[in-house]
Amino acid sequence: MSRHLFLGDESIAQGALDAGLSGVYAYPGTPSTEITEFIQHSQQAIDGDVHREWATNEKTALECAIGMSYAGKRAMVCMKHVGLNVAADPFMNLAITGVNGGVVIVVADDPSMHSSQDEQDSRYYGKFAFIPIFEPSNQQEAYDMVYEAFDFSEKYNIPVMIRITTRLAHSRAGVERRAVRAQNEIRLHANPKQFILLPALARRYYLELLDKQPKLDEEAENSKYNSYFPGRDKSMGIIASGIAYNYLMENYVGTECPYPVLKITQYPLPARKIAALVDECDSVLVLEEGYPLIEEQLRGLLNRTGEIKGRLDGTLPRVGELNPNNVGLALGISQQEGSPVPEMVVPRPPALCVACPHIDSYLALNEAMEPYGKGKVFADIGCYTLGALPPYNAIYSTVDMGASITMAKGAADAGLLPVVAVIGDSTFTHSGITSLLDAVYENTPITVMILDNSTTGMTGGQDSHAFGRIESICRGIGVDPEHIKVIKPLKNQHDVNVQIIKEELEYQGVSVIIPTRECIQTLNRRMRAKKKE
Ligand SMILES: Cc1ncc(C[n+]2csc(CCOP(=O)(O)OP(=O)(O)O)c2C)c(N)n1
Ligand code: SF4
Repeated sequence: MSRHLFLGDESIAQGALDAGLSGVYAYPGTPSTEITEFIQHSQQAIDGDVHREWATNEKTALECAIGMSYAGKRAMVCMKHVGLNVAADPFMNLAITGVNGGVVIVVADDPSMHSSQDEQDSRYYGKFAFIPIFEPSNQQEAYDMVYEAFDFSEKYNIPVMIRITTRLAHSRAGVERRAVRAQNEIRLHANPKQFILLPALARRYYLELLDKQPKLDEEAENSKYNSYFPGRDKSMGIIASGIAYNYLMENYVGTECPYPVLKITQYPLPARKIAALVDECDSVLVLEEGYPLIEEQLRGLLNRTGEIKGRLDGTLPRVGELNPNNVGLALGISQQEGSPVPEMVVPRPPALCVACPHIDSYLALNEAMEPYGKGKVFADIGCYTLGALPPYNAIYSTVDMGASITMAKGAADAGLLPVVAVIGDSTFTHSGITSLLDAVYENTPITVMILDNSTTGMTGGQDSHAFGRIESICRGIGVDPEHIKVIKPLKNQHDVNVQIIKEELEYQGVSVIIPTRECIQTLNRRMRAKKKE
């Protein structure tokens, strides 16, 4: 079959398409976005009529995938790690219902928080839900694992998690493709009650899920992805999972690793293989990206051995990404320092683009808020989060998607007035609508600014589900039309905008201000494309 130079994300996308995917459901989030974008542009997907639109959020994405699985077809869901918090409800329950058509849930973790608010490790979610996890160590494995994961999912009637991290998602390597499999036909589950989680049924399905565990354990013990490599120096054995295995190997280019190595890329953990390594070695070094999940299980509650090295004893950093250098140091291999950064290279903090509409919104908001002092503007996640930095210093919170409105409501409930919530258009549809409904229900005095730049700017300009709908959504959920104000965030409108914001701050109920102007980046792209026509 053909060989391609693929990003980790693209390997996953191609693996799924070749495995007979019928639909991908996702909400953008670094470092997972490119999986769905690849499928959206793939001729193979277009010809095969693979469903490939963005979802409103990760929860709706997963629920759509469950529906596609219900109909017997293969579906994949992609998200960044924090997206799984949003999708956690269907995620946990899908493990209980099981699947009909195969379901693969790809979660891209971001250790070191390159573009995220935390570095949570999704393997814990997989373990929590009792589902199998594949954690590729390179792009070829990413392709192969996704390709095989659908069969695995259908064999055991269980969703499969693929866990990747930033470096794998965003680096390239050669990938060998396999034969393209046809999509499943529509076929309902033999048990018409399989997806009904009434307690009497759910109790039965939960036991069935637990019954599957020994079989999943056996699969992991015998998996080609969990391989043992002998080594002559038994003073230390190494367990390396996922991409950490790659970092280990980078320390032994052209030479053999002297220590026995157990590579783990399929979970549940292969207990017998681990026990064999522990028994033959004096100590064990655990290399895993993210939290010390394997290490903690090895140490157990009582930590009797004292011979396990990893993130918990300081051999490796407790937080942040692994890399070939910190892995090398853990192996006792001295590392060369890189040249110091020249003085002329000054760090450049991220900033809003020149002429970004959010700039004019913040300038107007800052002026309107001046009499009320600092600390009363709650914000959300998107390009506009950069309003926290100088020169704007305009916002005081960014916690999770949708939290701006509900945090502002809570603060208003506490008596902190006036308060403002700033939220982007995509974040508003992702999880701001229900937050706004909370405020409408109690007519809480808050001013909500929905920054409508017609796109999901931060993740590269995907369409926003709110396009052309924000006003009607707000009206529909009960915001008084008198207090829905659409403004133009432009320099020449500054005074008018300040005046409107001031008036709404005085109003003792829910008001919504919608600064509307397209993101300068998508506008430029559109103009360039138009010129080419
Ligand atoms: C639960 C979750 N899903 C996805 C993301 C990734 N993400 C951060 S901001 C954002 C959307 C931003 O779009 P919008 O609200 O329209 O603001 P803009 O960037 O356009 O200003 C996304 C998808 C995230 N941080 N959390
Ligand atoms: S990408 Fe768009 S929304 Fe984001 S900072 Fe640039 S102009 Fe503003």
